[in-house]
Amino acid sequence: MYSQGLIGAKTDTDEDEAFLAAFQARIDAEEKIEPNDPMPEGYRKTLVRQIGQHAHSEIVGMLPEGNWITRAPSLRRKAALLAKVQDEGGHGLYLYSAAETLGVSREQMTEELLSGKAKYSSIFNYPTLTWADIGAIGWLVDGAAIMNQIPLCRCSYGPYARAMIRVCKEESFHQRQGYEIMMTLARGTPEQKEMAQDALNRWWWPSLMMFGPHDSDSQHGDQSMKWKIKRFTNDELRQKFVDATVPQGEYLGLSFPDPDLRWNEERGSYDFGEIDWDEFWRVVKGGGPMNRERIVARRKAWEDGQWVREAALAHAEKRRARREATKLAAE
Ligand code: FAQ
Repeated sequence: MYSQGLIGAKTDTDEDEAFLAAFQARIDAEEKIEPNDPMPEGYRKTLVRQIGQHAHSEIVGMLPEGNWITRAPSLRRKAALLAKVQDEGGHGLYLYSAAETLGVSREQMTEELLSGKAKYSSIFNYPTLTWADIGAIGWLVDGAAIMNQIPLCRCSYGPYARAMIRVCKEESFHQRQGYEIMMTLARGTPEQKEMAQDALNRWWWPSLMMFGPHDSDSQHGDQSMKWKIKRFTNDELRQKFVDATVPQGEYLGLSFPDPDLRWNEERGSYDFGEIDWDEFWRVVKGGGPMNRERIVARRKAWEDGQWVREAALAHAEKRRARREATKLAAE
Protein backbone atom coordinates (compact mmCIF):
# COMPACT_ATOMS: atom_id res chain seq x y z
CA MET A 1 0.00 0.00 0.00
CA TYR A 2 1.16 3.52 -0.70
CA SER A 3 2.39 5.30 2.39
CA GLN A 4 4.58 8.08 1.18
CA GLY A 5 5.39 10.04 4.29
CA LEU A 6 5.32 13.27 2.41
CA ILE A 7 2.97 14.99 4.67
CA GLY A 8 3.82 17.86 6.81
CA ALA A 9 0.15 18.12 7.80
CA LYS A 10 -0.50 18.70 11.44
CA THR A 11 -3.42 16.96 13.08
CA ASP A 12 -6.42 18.97 14.20
CA THR A 13 -5.37 18.91 17.82
CA ASP A 14 -1.91 20.36 17.44
CA GLU A 15 -2.87 23.23 15.20
CA ASP A 16 -2.16 26.14 17.44
CA GLU A 17 -2.84 29.66 16.40
CA ALA A 18 0.82 30.52 15.94
CA PHE A 19 1.21 27.66 13.46
CA LEU A 20 -1.88 28.68 11.48
CA ALA A 21 -0.74 32.31 11.40
CA ALA A 22 2.74 31.33 10.22
CA PHE A 23 1.25 29.14 7.50
CA GLN A 24 -1.07 31.94 6.36
CA ALA A 25 1.90 34.32 6.28
CA ARG A 26 3.69 31.96 3.87
CA ILE A 27 0.58 31.86 1.68
CA ASP A 28 0.23 35.65 1.77
CA ALA A 29 3.89 35.98 0.79
CA GLU A 30 3.11 33.85 -2.31
CA GLU A 31 5.45 31.05 -1.20
CA LYS A 32 4.68 27.67 -2.72
CA ILE A 33 3.77 24.94 -0.24
CA GLU A 34 5.61 21.70 -1.00
CA PRO A 35 4.77 18.12 0.08
CA ASN A 36 7.12 17.96 3.06
CA ASP A 37 6.17 21.36 4.45
CA PRO A 38 4.03 21.63 7.55
CA MET A 39 0.44 22.38 6.56
CA PRO A 40 -2.93 22.50 8.33
CA GLU A 41 -4.92 19.30 7.99
CA GLY A 42 -7.80 21.29 6.46
CA TYR A 43 -5.50 22.58 3.70
CA ARG A 44 -4.36 19.04 2.93
CA LYS A 45 -7.93 17.68 2.92
CA THR A 46 -9.18 20.47 0.66
CA LEU A 47 -6.44 19.75 -1.84
CA VAL A 48 -7.00 15.99 -1.77
CA ARG A 49 -10.72 16.60 -2.39
CA GLN A 50 -10.23 19.11 -5.19
CA ILE A 51 -7.30 17.44 -6.95
CA GLY A 52 -8.98 14.03 -6.62
CA GLN A 53 -12.22 15.38 -8.10
CA HIS A 54 -10.24 17.05 -10.83
CA ALA A 55 -8.35 13.82 -11.67
CA HIS A 56 -11.58 11.81 -11.76
CA SER A 57 -13.11 14.43 -14.08
CA GLU A 58 -10.27 14.02 -16.55
CA ILE A 59 -10.62 10.23 -16.54
CA VAL A 60 -14.43 10.11 -16.66
CA GLY A 61 -14.22 12.95 -19.20
CA MET A 62 -12.58 10.56 -21.65
CA LEU A 63 -15.85 8.63 -21.99
CA PRO A 64 -18.21 11.08 -23.75
CA GLU A 65 -15.65 11.86 -26.45
CA GLY A 66 -14.29 8.32 -26.60
CA ASN A 67 -17.81 7.45 -27.76
CA TRP A 68 -17.07 9.17 -31.11
CA ILE A 69 -13.54 7.96 -31.91
CA THR A 70 -14.74 5.12 -34.16
CA ARG A 71 -17.26 7.39 -35.86
CA ALA A 72 -15.18 10.52 -36.50
CA PRO A 73 -15.97 11.80 -40.00
CA SER A 74 -12.40 11.63 -41.39
CA LEU A 75 -8.98 10.17 -40.58
CA ARG A 76 -7.73 13.66 -39.62
CA ARG A 77 -10.60 14.16 -37.19
CA LYS A 78 -10.11 10.67 -35.78
CA ALA A 79 -6.39 11.20 -35.16
CA ALA A 80 -6.99 14.54 -33.46
CA LEU A 81 -9.79 13.19 -31.26
CA LEU A 82 -7.77 10.12 -30.32
CA ALA A 83 -4.86 12.36 -29.28
CA LYS A 84 -7.16 14.64 -27.30
CA VAL A 85 -8.78 11.81 -25.37
CA GLN A 86 -5.32 10.39 -24.68
CA ASP A 87 -4.22 13.82 -23.36
CA GLU A 88 -7.15 13.80 -20.91
CA GLY A 89 -5.98 10.43 -19.62
CA GLY A 90 -2.51 11.93 -19.14
CA HIS A 91 -3.97 14.87 -17.21
CA GLY A 92 -5.72 12.43 -14.90
CA LEU A 93 -2.40 10.69 -14.24
CA TYR A 94 -0.52 13.92 -13.41
CA LEU A 95 -3.33 14.89 -11.09
CA TYR A 96 -3.47 11.54 -9.30
CA SER A 97 0.30 11.86 -8.82
CA ALA A 98 -0.10 15.39 -7.42
CA ALA A 99 -2.74 14.11 -4.97
CA GLU A 100 -0.48 11.20 -3.98
CA THR A 101 2.09 13.71 -2.69
CA LEU A 102 -0.52 14.52 -0.03
CA GLY A 103 -0.49 10.98 1.30
CA VAL A 104 -3.51 9.48 -0.42
CA SER A 105 -3.17 6.47 -2.70
CA ARG A 106 -4.50 6.14 -6.21
CA GLU A 107 -6.38 2.98 -5.15
CA GLN A 108 -8.10 4.90 -2.37
CA MET A 109 -9.10 7.71 -4.73
CA THR A 110 -10.41 5.25 -7.30
CA GLU A 111 -12.42 3.39 -4.67
CA GLU A 112 -13.98 6.68 -3.62
CA LEU A 113 -14.93 7.46 -7.21
CA LEU A 114 -16.45 4.03 -7.78
CA SER A 115 -18.39 4.08 -4.51
CA GLY A 116 -19.83 7.51 -5.32
CA LYS A 117 -18.07 9.15 -2.35
CA ALA A 118 -15.84 11.32 -4.54
CA LYS A 119 -17.36 13.65 -7.09
CA TYR A 120 -16.34 14.39 -10.66
CA SER A 121 -17.45 17.24 -12.86
CA SER A 122 -21.19 17.35 -13.56
CA ILE A 123 -20.51 18.07 -17.25
CA PHE A 124 -19.49 14.50 -18.04
CA ASN A 125 -22.93 13.17 -17.15
CA TYR A 126 -24.46 14.40 -20.39
CA PRO A 127 -24.58 12.25 -23.55
CA THR A 128 -22.73 12.98 -26.81
CA LEU A 129 -25.52 12.53 -29.33
CA THR A 130 -23.97 13.84 -32.57
CA TRP A 131 -20.53 14.62 -34.01
CA ALA A 132 -21.21 18.32 -33.34
CA ASP A 133 -21.09 17.50 -29.61
CA ILE A 134 -17.37 16.81 -30.03
CA GLY A 135 -16.96 20.34 -31.38
CA ALA A 136 -19.08 21.80 -28.59
CA ILE A 137 -17.14 19.92 -25.90
CA GLY A 138 -13.79 21.12 -27.22
CA TRP A 139 -14.99 24.69 -27.59
CA LEU A 140 -17.12 25.04 -24.44
CA VAL A 141 -16.02 22.35 -21.98
CA ASP A 142 -12.30 22.70 -22.62
CA GLY A 143 -12.85 26.47 -22.81
CA ALA A 144 -14.47 26.45 -19.35
CA ALA A 145 -11.76 24.10 -18.08
CA ILE A 146 -9.02 26.52 -19.23
CA MET A 147 -10.76 29.50 -17.63
CA ASN A 148 -10.83 27.60 -14.35
CA GLN A 149 -7.36 26.09 -14.66
CA ILE A 150 -5.17 29.01 -15.74
CA PRO A 151 -5.49 30.52 -12.24
CA LEU A 152 -4.71 27.08 -10.78
CA CYS A 153 -1.21 27.41 -12.31
CA ARG A 154 -0.71 29.92 -9.47
CA CYS A 155 -2.26 27.67 -6.81
CA SER A 156 -0.33 27.78 -3.53
CA TYR A 157 0.36 24.02 -3.59
CA GLY A 158 3.46 23.47 -5.76
CA PRO A 159 2.76 20.04 -7.29
CA TYR A 160 -0.81 21.02 -8.33
CA ALA A 161 0.31 24.37 -9.76
CA ARG A 162 3.10 22.76 -11.78
CA ALA A 163 0.84 20.00 -13.14
CA MET A 164 -1.60 22.66 -14.31
CA ILE A 165 0.95 24.41 -16.54
CA ARG A 166 1.24 21.52 -18.96
CA VAL A 167 -2.44 20.65 -18.65
CA CYS A 168 -3.42 24.19 -19.67
CA LYS A 169 -1.18 24.15 -22.74
CA GLU A 170 -2.87 20.97 -23.92
CA GLU A 171 -6.38 22.19 -23.05
CA SER A 172 -5.79 25.26 -25.14
CA PHE A 173 -5.06 23.06 -28.16
CA HIS A 174 -8.22 21.06 -27.39
CA GLN A 175 -10.30 24.20 -27.29
CA ARG A 176 -9.09 25.27 -30.74
CA GLN A 177 -9.69 21.79 -32.09
CA GLY A 178 -13.32 22.00 -30.88
CA TYR A 179 -13.86 25.50 -32.19
CA GLU A 180 -12.55 24.47 -35.59
CA ILE A 181 -15.08 21.62 -35.73
CA MET A 182 -17.84 24.09 -34.84
CA MET A 183 -16.62 26.52 -37.49
CA THR A 184 -16.59 23.83 -40.17
CA LEU A 185 -20.13 22.77 -39.27
CA ALA A 186 -21.41 26.34 -38.95
CA ARG A 187 -20.09 27.12 -42.46
CA GLY A 188 -21.35 23.83 -43.93
CA THR A 189 -24.76 22.75 -45.17
CA PRO A 190 -27.92 23.98 -43.38
CA GLU A 191 -28.14 20.54 -41.72
CA GLN A 192 -24.58 20.82 -40.43
CA LYS A 193 -25.20 24.31 -39.09
CA GLU A 194 -28.35 23.00 -37.40
CA MET A 195 -26.28 20.24 -35.76
CA ALA A 196 -23.82 22.83 -34.43
CA GLN A 197 -26.70 24.96 -33.09
CA ASP A 198 -28.32 21.95 -31.43
CA ALA A 199 -25.02 21.03 -29.74
CA LEU A 200 -24.57 24.59 -28.46
CA ASN A 201 -28.16 24.54 -27.16
CA ARG A 202 -27.52 21.36 -25.17
CA TRP A 203 -24.00 22.12 -23.87
CA TRP A 204 -24.27 25.80 -22.99
CA TRP A 205 -25.99 25.57 -19.61
CA PRO A 206 -24.10 22.47 -18.41
CA SER A 207 -20.85 24.30 -19.30
CA LEU A 208 -21.84 27.22 -17.08
CA MET A 209 -22.55 24.72 -14.29
CA MET A 210 -18.95 23.48 -14.43
CA PHE A 211 -17.88 26.53 -12.39
CA GLY A 212 -19.84 25.28 -9.38
CA PRO A 213 -22.59 26.83 -7.26
CA HIS A 214 -23.06 30.57 -6.77
CA ASP A 215 -20.47 32.05 -4.43
CA SER A 216 -23.17 32.39 -1.77
CA ASP A 217 -23.69 28.58 -1.88
CA SER A 218 -20.04 27.60 -2.29
CA GLN A 219 -19.05 25.75 0.89
CA HIS A 220 -15.33 25.77 0.30
CA GLY A 221 -14.91 28.95 -1.70
CA ASP A 222 -13.91 31.46 0.98
CA GLN A 223 -11.37 29.24 2.68
CA SER A 224 -9.88 28.08 -0.63
CA MET A 225 -9.48 31.72 -1.70
CA LYS A 226 -7.78 32.53 1.59
CA TRP A 227 -5.36 29.64 1.13
CA LYS A 228 -4.84 30.70 -2.52
CA ILE A 229 -5.87 27.30 -3.78
CA LYS A 230 -8.51 29.17 -5.76
CA ARG A 231 -7.60 32.61 -7.14
CA PHE A 232 -11.06 33.58 -8.39
CA THR A 233 -14.50 32.69 -7.10
CA ASN A 234 -16.92 30.42 -8.99
CA ASP A 235 -19.08 33.35 -10.13
CA GLU A 236 -16.07 35.45 -11.22
CA LEU A 237 -14.77 32.64 -13.44
CA ARG A 238 -18.24 31.91 -14.86
CA GLN A 239 -18.61 35.57 -15.82
CA LYS A 240 -15.18 35.63 -17.47
CA PHE A 241 -16.14 32.52 -19.45
CA VAL A 242 -19.42 34.04 -20.66
CA ASP A 243 -17.65 37.26 -21.67
CA ALA A 244 -14.99 35.38 -23.63
CA THR A 245 -17.31 32.84 -25.26
CA VAL A 246 -20.32 34.84 -26.43
CA PRO A 247 -18.37 36.76 -29.12
CA GLN A 248 -16.93 33.42 -30.32
CA GLY A 249 -20.47 32.03 -30.72
CA GLU A 250 -21.56 35.17 -32.55
CA TYR A 251 -18.61 34.79 -34.91
CA LEU A 252 -19.88 31.30 -35.71
CA GLY A 253 -23.30 32.79 -36.52
CA LEU A 254 -24.92 30.71 -33.77
CA SER A 255 -27.27 31.84 -31.03
CA PHE A 256 -27.18 31.07 -27.32
CA PRO A 257 -30.15 29.38 -25.63
CA ASP A 258 -30.60 32.21 -23.12
CA PRO A 259 -33.16 34.97 -23.74
CA ASP A 260 -31.61 37.03 -20.90
CA LEU A 261 -28.14 37.10 -22.43
CA ARG A 262 -27.21 40.68 -23.32
CA TRP A 263 -24.25 43.04 -23.15
CA ASN A 264 -24.32 45.31 -20.11
CA GLU A 265 -22.59 48.52 -21.09
CA GLU A 266 -22.30 49.74 -17.53
CA ARG A 267 -20.64 46.59 -16.19
CA GLY A 268 -18.63 45.96 -19.36
CA SER A 269 -19.84 42.33 -19.18
CA TYR A 270 -22.68 40.13 -20.36
CA ASP A 271 -25.75 39.67 -18.20
CA PHE A 272 -27.10 36.14 -18.41
CA GLY A 273 -30.05 34.12 -17.16
CA GLU A 274 -30.30 32.01 -14.02
CA ILE A 275 -28.84 28.51 -14.10
CA ASP A 276 -31.22 25.67 -13.31
CA TRP A 277 -29.69 24.85 -9.93
CA ASP A 278 -32.11 21.96 -9.34
CA GLU A 279 -30.68 20.29 -12.41
CA PHE A 280 -27.12 21.07 -11.26
CA TRP A 281 -27.58 19.44 -7.83
CA ARG A 282 -29.51 16.52 -9.30
CA VAL A 283 -26.59 15.76 -11.64
CA VAL A 284 -23.96 16.34 -8.93
CA LYS A 285 -25.81 13.91 -6.67
CA GLY A 286 -25.85 11.16 -9.28
CA GLY A 287 -29.16 11.76 -11.07
CA GLY A 288 -27.84 13.02 -14.42
CA PRO A 289 -28.64 11.31 -17.73
CA MET A 290 -25.34 9.42 -17.87
CA ASN A 291 -24.16 9.12 -14.23
CA ARG A 292 -24.89 5.42 -13.98
CA GLU A 293 -23.25 4.53 -17.30
CA ARG A 294 -20.14 6.53 -16.47
CA ILE A 295 -19.54 4.72 -13.18
CA VAL A 296 -20.36 1.31 -14.72
CA ALA A 297 -17.77 2.02 -17.45
CA ARG A 298 -15.12 3.10 -14.92
CA ARG A 299 -15.80 0.09 -12.70
CA LYS A 300 -15.44 -2.26 -15.67
CA ALA A 301 -12.17 -0.57 -16.70
CA TRP A 302 -10.83 -0.87 -13.13
CA GLU A 303 -11.79 -4.56 -12.87
CA ASP A 304 -10.53 -5.41 -16.37
CA GLY A 305 -7.26 -3.67 -15.55
CA GLN A 306 -6.66 -5.69 -12.38
CA TRP A 307 -4.43 -8.25 -14.12
CA VAL A 308 -2.40 -5.47 -15.76
CA ARG A 309 -1.73 -3.82 -12.40
CA GLU A 310 -0.78 -7.19 -10.91
CA ALA A 311 1.49 -8.01 -13.85
CA ALA A 312 3.19 -4.59 -13.64
CA LEU A 313 3.82 -5.06 -9.91
CA ALA A 314 5.16 -8.59 -10.45
CA HIS A 315 7.43 -7.31 -13.22
CA ALA A 316 8.73 -4.46 -11.03
CA GLU A 317 9.36 -6.92 -8.21
CA LYS A 318 11.28 -9.26 -10.55
CA ARG A 319 13.44 -6.38 -11.78
CA ARG A 320 14.11 -5.24 -8.22
CA ALA A 321 15.13 -8.77 -7.18
CA ARG A 322 17.40 -9.08 -10.23
CA ARG A 323 19.06 -5.74 -9.46
CA GLU A 324 19.61 -6.78 -5.84
CA ALA A 325 21.13 -10.10 -6.94
CA THR A 326 23.51 -8.35 -9.38
CA LYS A 327 24.51 -5.88 -6.67
CA LEU A 328 25.21 -8.68 -4.17
CA ALA A 329 27.23 -10.61 -6.73
CA ALA A 330 29.35 -7.51 -7.43
CA GLU A 331 30.15 -6.95 -3.73
N1 FAQ B 1 -19.56 19.17 -10.69
O1 FAQ B 1 -17.79 24.72 -2.36
P1 FAQ B 1 -17.77 24.52 -3.82
C1 FAQ B 1 -11.86 18.76 -17.13
C2 FAQ B 1 -19.22 20.37 -5.73
S1 FAQ B 1 -12.38 20.16 -16.34
C3 FAQ B 1 -19.58 18.34 -9.61
O2 FAQ B 1 -17.86 25.73 -4.68
P2 FAQ B 1 -15.03 24.05 -4.67
C4 FAQ B 1 -11.08 18.88 -18.44
C5 FAQ B 1 -17.93 20.59 -4.96
O3 FAQ B 1 -16.99 19.56 -5.22
C6 FAQ B 1 -13.54 19.71 -15.08
N2 FAQ B 1 -19.45 18.80 -8.35
O4 FAQ B 1 -16.50 23.61 -4.21
C7 FAQ B 1 -11.70 18.09 -19.54
C8 FAQ B 1 -18.44 20.60 -3.55
O5 FAQ B 1 -18.71 19.27 -3.11
P3 FAQ B 1 -17.82 18.47 -1.99
C9 FAQ B 1 -12.92 19.47 -13.74
C10 FAQ B 1 -19.29 20.13 -8.19
O6 FAQ B 1 -14.21 22.83 -4.71
C11 FAQ B 1 -12.30 18.71 -20.59
C12 FAQ B 1 -19.78 21.27 -3.68
O7 FAQ B 1 -20.18 21.10 -5.02
N3 FAQ B 1 -12.24 20.63 -13.25
O8 FAQ B 1 -12.12 17.76 -16.60
C13 FAQ B 1 -19.23 21.02 -9.28
O9 FAQ B 1 -14.53 25.20 -3.86
C14 FAQ B 1 -12.88 17.99 -21.65
C15 FAQ B 1 -19.74 22.75 -3.30
O10 FAQ B 1 -18.97 23.52 -4.24
C16 FAQ B 1 -11.87 20.75 -11.95
O11 FAQ B 1 -12.15 19.89 -11.13
C17 FAQ B 1 -19.39 20.49 -10.57
N4 FAQ B 1 -19.39 21.26 -11.65
O12 FAQ B 1 -15.26 24.61 -6.16
C18 FAQ B 1 -11.63 16.69 -19.55
C19 FAQ B 1 -11.09 21.99 -11.60
N5 FAQ B 1 -19.05 22.26 -8.80
O13 FAQ B 1 -16.46 18.28 -2.62
C20 FAQ B 1 -12.22 15.96 -20.59
C21 FAQ B 1 -10.64 22.03 -10.18
C22 FAQ B 1 -19.00 22.16 -7.45
O14 FAQ B 1 -17.78 19.32 -0.78
C23 FAQ B 1 -12.83 16.61 -21.67
N6 FAQ B 1 -11.73 22.22 -9.26
N7 FAQ B 1 -19.14 20.87 -7.10
O15 FAQ B 1 -18.53 17.17 -1.79
C24 FAQ B 1 -12.21 23.44 -8.91
O16 FAQ B 1 -11.76 24.48 -9.38
C25 FAQ B 1 -13.27 23.48 -7.84
O17 FAQ B 1 -13.27 22.24 -7.17
C26 FAQ B 1 -14.70 23.80 -8.39
C27 FAQ B 1 -15.69 23.75 -7.20
C28 FAQ B 1 -14.74 25.20 -8.99
C29 FAQ B 1 -15.14 22.79 -9.43
